[in-house]
Amino acid sequence: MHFIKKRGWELPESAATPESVFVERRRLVKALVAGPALLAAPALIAGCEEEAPKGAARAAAPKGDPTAGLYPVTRNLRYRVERPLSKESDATSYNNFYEFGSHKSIKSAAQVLPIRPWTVKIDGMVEKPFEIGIDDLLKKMPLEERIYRFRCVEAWAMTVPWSGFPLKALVDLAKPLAGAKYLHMETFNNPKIASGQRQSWYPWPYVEGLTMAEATNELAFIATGLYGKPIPKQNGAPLRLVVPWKYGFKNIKSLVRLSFTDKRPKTFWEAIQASEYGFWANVNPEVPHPRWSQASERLLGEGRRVKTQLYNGYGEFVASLYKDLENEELFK
Ligand SMILES: Nc1nc2c(c(=O)[nH]1)N[C@H]1C(S)=C(S)[C@@H](COP(=O)(O)O)O[C@H]1N2
Ligand SMILES: [Mo]
Repeated sequence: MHFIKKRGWELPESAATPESVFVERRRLVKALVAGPALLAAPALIAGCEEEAPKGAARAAAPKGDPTAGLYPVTRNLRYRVERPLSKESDATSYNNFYEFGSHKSIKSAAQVLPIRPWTVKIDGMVEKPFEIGIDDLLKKMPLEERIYRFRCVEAWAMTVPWSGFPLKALVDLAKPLAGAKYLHMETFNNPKIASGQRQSWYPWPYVEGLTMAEATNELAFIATGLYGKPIPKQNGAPLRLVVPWKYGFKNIKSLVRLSFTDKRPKTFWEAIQASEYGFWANVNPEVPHPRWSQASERLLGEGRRVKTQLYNGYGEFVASLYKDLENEELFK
């Protein structure tokens, strides 16, 4: 992903959006009204807030999204992160979404993606294949909010509140057969609207995969919302995978198909550059990318660098998944 574009950290911090200036100023104004205690407080510590931010403090939900009324949903406080939340304007304006280009300014380009109607196909090794519309799916799934760390392989990172449901709930709905070993996931393929998909040297559609043990791990999440609203198109509307212990490229966006299989999927980035990007892609600060260190990460919108953690800080939840896999390349 780097031989064809500028790396994330080479972008100047001045690339931050004007909204971030606005949000900062608004925080200052609120602090002045509330008194000195708030002024002294640093940005919110993610996970320590008891509820989702109130409507007035949030930007308006996109017009015409039939699920706008579903959010915000209750935050699950089991998943806590001891660093400030990224600003919404940073998380929604600095994106990777190669279907719409190999740059980071995906926000406007992605608005052409039609997200209704949107159907997800469930097939492969399941009791009975089926298709389900996104709005019917949302009615069946237990929605909650989770704050997770997110770490791109390019060494930038963010901390964001996703809304959605555990991937396990969708696996249970799909009823995979006992022989299923992997979950294969696929993004839409529509070169008419997605300019990146007219570039034929990429192996479209974008595909990703997880083992069944990973897919049913409690951390694996399907995001349908972000910052208490429907998830923006540039972040992978109307549903995208979130696996916070793995590098960002595993977090496949705008899913249209989930297939259960007994064969390990060849993923999009593995097909492009297998020497740099593999199936497992677990975060490990001690295993450098062939072309750069993974020891630290730049926090989006802050410029500050912090140390990267093994499994992105989620070892207590996922390390046991890998204990018998020493012969695998778990960290690329
Ligand atoms: N379909 C699809 N999913 C994708 C990508 C992509 O190009 N296409 N990029 C991946 C990469 S490299 C990253 S870092 C994250 C970025 O997610 P964000 O833009 O919501 O931060 O999406 C991942 N999912
Ligand atoms: Mo990434």
